[in-house]
Amino acid sequence: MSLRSALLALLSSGPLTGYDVVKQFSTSVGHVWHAPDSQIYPELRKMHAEGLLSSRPVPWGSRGATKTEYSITPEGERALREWQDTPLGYVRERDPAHLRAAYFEWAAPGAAAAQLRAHIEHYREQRTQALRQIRALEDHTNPTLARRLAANPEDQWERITRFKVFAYEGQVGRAEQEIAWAQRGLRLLAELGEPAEPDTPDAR
Ligand code: VNL
Repeated sequence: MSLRSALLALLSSGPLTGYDVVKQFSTSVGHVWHAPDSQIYPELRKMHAEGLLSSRPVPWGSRGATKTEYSITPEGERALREWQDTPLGYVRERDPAHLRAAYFEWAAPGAAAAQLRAHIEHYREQRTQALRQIRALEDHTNPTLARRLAANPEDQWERITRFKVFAYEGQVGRAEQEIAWAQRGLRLLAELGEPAEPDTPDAR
């Protein structure tokens, strides 16, 4: 299961408390495998129960309280390697934006153009985020990567970093492709004489 692989990958950078897993997830592997916090905590507990993670209580605050810190076990590292060794199962196409576009003849006046502009907006943001991650990886300022590098010999730093940059370069390319597609869609709507603005009640 992919959330599990993402969590093993994150914890291969070093031990983290549950809270820090959630925090670092969203600023690292979560950019390529989104998961809500509410899925992360129970998955960590399951992985611990199955021996993929070990845990120890670490002091928290000044009142003798503790929180749980998780570490990847040798079995967890084995699972990470096994995952890399398993062929990916490709899922068949299921794209809500393309499904929607295929039936734009049912859209209210202006709604199709509004949808395409929202699509462009979304992928511009996605592209910006991916470029930001690439910069934070290349200059080693991303905290997860910085810890990972510190735990690995320097002759491995380049490959560890470049694989992550490679993943985000794929996101940049995909975002640009989606933007270009939606722009072609806007031109198509214009060619077909569709209104570019939604037909709001008080716009008459
Ligand atoms: C890591 C750091 C991964 C930053 C990332 O995305 C990232 C990591 C996959 O070291 O695990 O953006």
